[in-house]
Amino acid sequence: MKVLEKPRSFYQRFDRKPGAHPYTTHYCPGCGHGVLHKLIAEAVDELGIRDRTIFVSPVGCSVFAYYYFDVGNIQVAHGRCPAAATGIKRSRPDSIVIGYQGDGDLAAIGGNEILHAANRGEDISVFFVNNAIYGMTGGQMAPTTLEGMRTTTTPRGRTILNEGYPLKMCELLSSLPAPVYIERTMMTDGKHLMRTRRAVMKALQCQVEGKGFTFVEVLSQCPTGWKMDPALSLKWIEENLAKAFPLGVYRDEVKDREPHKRRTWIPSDEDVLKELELTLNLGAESGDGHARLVKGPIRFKFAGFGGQGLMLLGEVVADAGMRAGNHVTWLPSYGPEMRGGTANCHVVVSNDPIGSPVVGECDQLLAMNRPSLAKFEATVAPGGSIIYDSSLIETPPTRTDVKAIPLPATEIADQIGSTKVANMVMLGGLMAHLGFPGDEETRETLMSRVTRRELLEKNFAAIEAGKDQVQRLGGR
Ligand SMILES: Cc1ncc(C[n+]2csc(CCOP(=O)(O)OP(=O)(O)O)c2C)c(N)n1
Ligand code: SF4
Repeated sequence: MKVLEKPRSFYQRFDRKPGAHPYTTHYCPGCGHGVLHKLIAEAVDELGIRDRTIFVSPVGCSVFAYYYFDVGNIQVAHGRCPAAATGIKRSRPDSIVIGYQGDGDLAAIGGNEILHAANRGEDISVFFVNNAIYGMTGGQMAPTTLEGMRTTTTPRGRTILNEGYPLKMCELLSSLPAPVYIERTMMTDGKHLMRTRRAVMKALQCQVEGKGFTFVEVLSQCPTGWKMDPALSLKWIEENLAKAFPLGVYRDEVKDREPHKRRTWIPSDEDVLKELELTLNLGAESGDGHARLVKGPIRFKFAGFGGQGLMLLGEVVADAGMRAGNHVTWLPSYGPEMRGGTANCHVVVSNDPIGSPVVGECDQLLAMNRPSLAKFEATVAPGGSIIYDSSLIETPPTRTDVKAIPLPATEIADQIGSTKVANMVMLGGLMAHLGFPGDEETRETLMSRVTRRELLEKNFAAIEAGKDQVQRLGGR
């Protein structure tokens, strides 16, 4: 005897929000989503895969599917289901990943995602709810809206000339070689419900066997968006939607395909540590010019106008800090102008992992024009320091609780023969003042970035000149 009961893959109570009925869904009366949910839940039960099923909810009316399915759940950004599902499946190859998407989600904003996931033959099952409209947002035109159909964005009816042809996703995806199984069904009566049930089962079974990408499009009723009563919407599907989107199997190579396993590499903790040691050069001894781990985090701001090389200056400090075995971040911020706008970057160098790359209060400010000093002077922590280009900034900082170091960087750079290397003079000043970054790492960094020998030499000369100046004169 078969007992008809709520599928075990549904929660017994739908505790969505205080005041909401715990045994009903949020869907409108007559909506197709709930029906398809039930068919999917039954198939998950029948295949015994509840413990390893991960359901990816979209943005759309079915966004709350996670309140109903008692499986692993994740809700993703609009249209991004195939990308998220790809990541989940590849990192957890034994899971059964269900993508569930509406026509706006799958065929409009997510059009490229589904195409590429299908083309890669990802081992996921996608259920595509085609109700020819954006239900959740109030009935706008979807890529699958029929010609002549009135929606809130096509009040006089969709025209081919203005909005193009309705997109036929089964036909489109079946032009790709990778998918294993593609079928379009509807749920208008018992016979078609059974067909849809079989299609859902088949898609999931195929994933259990590891055979590749499966896609089931279900023509689904949206009485609210269509402004019809539920009975009429079933009729409308039969008479209109199913004519424009013919039902049937578009691809079935389930029997012919061999189960495949992707090459996956999930790093162990040891692998990760080994990798980090390699790239961060952890454990190297100091004294040889390497591994100058800073004590605490040092927060830098490098500021000036576009074209002064502030970004490069920050990058060199971050890169050299990384070569010494520290954690580092570098965060640029520029105005929209190509030349002459404001430019600054935030750099953090730390012995410990860094929580955020954004520097509010900084320990070291390198300012290369007046507006930058005016803007950032107040953000320097008490006890911190400001190195400023005194060739361009006549008025020194006013703070008395920070060390102010004037450095005529632009003048020195001009003497070396290139105004452009003023940023490196500033770097030299920083190295002399702070003892960081180290000589060796800075040399390595610059050699990896500057290929022209002549320019490289000017950079080194600028650094030495900046150091010399700060060592001789210091600051207050
Ligand atoms: C990035 C982004 N753009 C737009 C929206 C607004 N939005 C929410 S649902 C939706 C369309 C839903 O339609 P469909 O995918 O057909 O699902 P249905 O609601 O009909 O089930 C849109 C455009 C959003 N949430 N996020
Ligand atoms: S608007 Fe349409 S798709 Fe959304 S819940 Fe209502 S009937 Fe279903």
